[in-house]
Amino acid sequence: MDDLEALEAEARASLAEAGDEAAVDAWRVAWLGRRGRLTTVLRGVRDLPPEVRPRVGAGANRLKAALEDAGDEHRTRLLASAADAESIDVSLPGRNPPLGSLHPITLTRRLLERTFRDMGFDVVEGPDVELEEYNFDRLRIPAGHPARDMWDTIWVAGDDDGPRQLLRTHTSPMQIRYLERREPPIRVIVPGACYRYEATDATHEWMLTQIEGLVIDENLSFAHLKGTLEAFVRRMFGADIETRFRCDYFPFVEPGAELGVRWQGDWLEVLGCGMVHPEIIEDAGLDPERYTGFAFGMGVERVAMLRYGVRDIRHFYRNDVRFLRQFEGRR
Ligand code: YSA
Repeated sequence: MDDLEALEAEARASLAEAGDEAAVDAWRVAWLGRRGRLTTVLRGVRDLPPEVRPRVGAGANRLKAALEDAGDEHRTRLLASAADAESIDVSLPGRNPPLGSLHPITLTRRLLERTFRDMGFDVVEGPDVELEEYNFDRLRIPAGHPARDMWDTIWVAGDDDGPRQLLRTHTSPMQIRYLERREPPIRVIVPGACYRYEATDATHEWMLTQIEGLVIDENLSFAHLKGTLEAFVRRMFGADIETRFRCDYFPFVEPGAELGVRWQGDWLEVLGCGMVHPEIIEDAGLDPERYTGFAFGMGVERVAMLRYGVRDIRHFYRNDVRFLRQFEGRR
C-alpha cells in the first residue's frame, strides 16, 4: 500500500509537468496504457499472497480511477487556458471580415451606368420575361420576318390562348415601353440581362448583359449618334482607342450600324446602333417630321473583355473563384 502511495505521488508530479494535450496523452500511455506503470502493478496483484490481494487490488483500482480523473481534469484546464489566450481582445482595432466581392460584369455595368449618367442619361430597367409583341412585333419584326433569325429565342411556356412570352433577346423592347410613357426630350439607358438560344464560343454567351440607349429630340442626326458613342468610348477606354462604324441592319433603325473596337489585333463588335425608324416614332404618337432619335444596344460582357483583357467570355459565368478573385477589391 505504501508503494501505491509513492506511485500516486510520482504519477501526479509527472502529470503536473504535462504542458499540452500531447503531453497529457503521453502521460496517460506511460501510466495507464497497456504497458503503463499502474497497469503493470494491477497485473501483478494476482501474484500477491491471498490475504493482501483484495486490499491491494482495491487500492490499485481506486488509484487507477483517480489518475484517470486527474488526467481528464488536467486536459480540461489546459484547453480552457488555451481558449483564454485566443479570446477576443476588445481593445484591438476592428478587422474587416472576409466578404465576397463584386462580379466583373457588375463592376463593368456600374461603370457604364456612371459614365452614361455623367453624360446626362437617365437609367431605367425593364422585365426579363417579355411579350413577343414588344421584343419583336412593335420593333418591326413580325412573325415570319427573316430578322427573327438574328435572335434565337427562348420561349416561356404559358397559356395557349394568351399572348406569347419569351426571355427577352435584347433590351430594345424597352425602347417601346419607354416611349409609351415618356415625352421627348428622352435620353435614357436600360441595362439588363438578355437570353439567346445559341451555342457559346469565345465571344458569345447564351445569357448576356446589354445596355440599351435611346435618345429622342428635335433635330437629331447620325452625327449626334456618332459623336455620343465616340465620346463614350473615349471616356471608357482612353483617347487612343481605335474604333470603326460599319453598316448593319436592324429593322427598328434606319440607317443601322455596328461599332467595333480594336481588340487583340482584330475587331470586336461592341454594339449595334442606328437612327430610330420613323415608324417607331410615329407609333409612339410623335411626329416623325419633328422628332428624330438614335438608339444603341451594347454588350456589357464585351466591354468587360476589353477592359480586363479577358480572352474568352465564358470565364465570366464559370464561377471559377481563381478567375473571380482577380477582381477582388475593385469598385
Ligand atoms: C441596334 C440598334 C438599336 O437602335 C438599338 C439596339 C441595337 C442592338 C440590338 N438590339 C441587338 O441586340 N443587336 S446585337 O444582336 O448585335 O447585340 C448587340 C450587342 O450585344 C453586340 O454588339 C454584342 O456586343 C452583344 N452581344 C450580342 N450577342 C451576344 C453578345 N454578347 C455576348 N454574347 C452574345 N451571344
